[in-house]
Amino acid sequence: MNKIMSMFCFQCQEASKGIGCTLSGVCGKTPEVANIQDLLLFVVRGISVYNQELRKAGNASPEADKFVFDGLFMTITNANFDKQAIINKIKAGLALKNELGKKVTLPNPPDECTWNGDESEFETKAATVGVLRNSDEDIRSLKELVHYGIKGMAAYVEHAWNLNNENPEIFGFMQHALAEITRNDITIDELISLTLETGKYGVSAMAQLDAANTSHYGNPELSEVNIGVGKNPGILISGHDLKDLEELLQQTEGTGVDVYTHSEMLPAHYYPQLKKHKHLVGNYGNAWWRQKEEFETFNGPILFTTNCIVPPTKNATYTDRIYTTGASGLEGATHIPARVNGEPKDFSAIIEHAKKCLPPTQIESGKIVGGFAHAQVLALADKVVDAVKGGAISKFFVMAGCDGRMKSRNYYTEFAEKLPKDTVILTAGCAKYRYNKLPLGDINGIPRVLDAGQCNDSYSLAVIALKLKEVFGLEDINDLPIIYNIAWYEQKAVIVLLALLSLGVKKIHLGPTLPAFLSPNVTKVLVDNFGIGGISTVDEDIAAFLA
Ligand code: SF4
Ligand code: SF3
Repeated sequence: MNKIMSMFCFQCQEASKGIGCTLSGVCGKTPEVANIQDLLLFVVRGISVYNQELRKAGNASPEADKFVFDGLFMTITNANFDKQAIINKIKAGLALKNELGKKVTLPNPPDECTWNGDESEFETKAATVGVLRNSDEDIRSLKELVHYGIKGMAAYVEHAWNLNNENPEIFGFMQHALAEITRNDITIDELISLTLETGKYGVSAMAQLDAANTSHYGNPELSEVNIGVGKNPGILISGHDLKDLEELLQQTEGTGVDVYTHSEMLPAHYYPQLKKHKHLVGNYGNAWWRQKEEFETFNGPILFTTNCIVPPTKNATYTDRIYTTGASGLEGATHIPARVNGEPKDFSAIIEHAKKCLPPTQIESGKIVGGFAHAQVLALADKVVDAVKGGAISKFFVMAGCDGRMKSRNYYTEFAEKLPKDTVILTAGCAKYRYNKLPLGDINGIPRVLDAGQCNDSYSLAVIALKLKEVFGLEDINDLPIIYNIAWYEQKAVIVLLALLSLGVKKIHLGPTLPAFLSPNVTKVLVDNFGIGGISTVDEDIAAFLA
């Protein structure tokens, strides 16, 4: 590693200068946390190598399966800034790796398996096991593309696991992929096929989470969500984990404390079994990156179930109101421990805290509409098909993905505003906050922005596209009047992208910038084989898309 660099990370869209963060993360990650996360990933890969050997013998460790998705999730952008929590995870991982290693003999074990240092060696080792351990930029690029796809998958697998839904085949693939990227002799061709396979399993992971969510909470349905506030003190819940929300709702019932969703938790309001709770009052605020102002005015405690956390500044008044749980973590915040033996998490501390707080200050009023996951859209299929056949809808624009703080993301607001009135936006993920409060109207009663849900619900958009292909009797999904103009930020968007590629979707536009981790040669492979492109100006893009 270059000596003047104290860290190197390029996993998200906000990577410094479009190259990588080297002194500290734009996200707020310190070099210490960045490097210790690299070491955690190193341990996760070592465990994967051993567990895959055990799996071949029909003896995979469930503890290792869980450790792998958990460890990966902790390293997703904006999920965990708590150095000590990551160190503790590494220690637990090394102990687990030792246990597994006793049962396996490898002819040529990778460094990931042989190193078993104690805590005094963590820092020096961490500095050698990050992204730059691979000197060839194309190998590095593809290995990280797979790594990030697997990280995104890990998040979805963990949410499904929390709802008692697990798929050993997906665990097996994830660990196979992680074991493959420990290989120094892996070729570009092998990595390209591993990338495509990652996308295929990404579809399975999203389908699995969709099944877990809908079997527990019912199918998302057309819903109006209040964006104003009530009179009681509240808890604001952020992130993606519906099980945490469910338990919080049960434990706040009748306490006089209301619950509000923030950012990616908004789609919880679309599920019948969650929206039935009257004290789930509404959605407060916008996408994750606006939390600094919104948490000040919320007045009550905030629970992070996953990413995206923005570390509060020194002057913030809400730092002591932050709670984390699951894979998320922040130094100085209170961490709510995991479930033990299937018993619910204990949210009593955050509930007691809320009771002492003022109700939220209103920052907006009105309602937003959503709930257009596959079942709801397919229930409207006749209406949609008629609107397309009759010419009332000329095109659909899939604008799923992430939001972020870069100014260039105003593109997506302007894009939504300038789209012709006979077009419909299909969205999922926090990207929607760029246009979900605009008065874009409807087409014969079909809203012009159809929100399917969280980023993982991009799966719904694929199901809808496949259904439309069938209804219109088309051979190829790319013959549909659907344009893909996707915004990305963190690694869940990477698995969504790879999943769409594996379903055969071509000509996806990715913005606001292409990933820093794609080398020029790897970008060329994606352009040549899948027609992937970036974005230009709103006017140029709209003209090109409608041509
Ligand atoms: Fe930089 Fe993104 Fe990595 Fe944070 S996650 S250090 S912003 S590249
Ligand atoms: Fe958003 Fe963090 Fe990606 Fe889940 S909440 S889409 S950025």
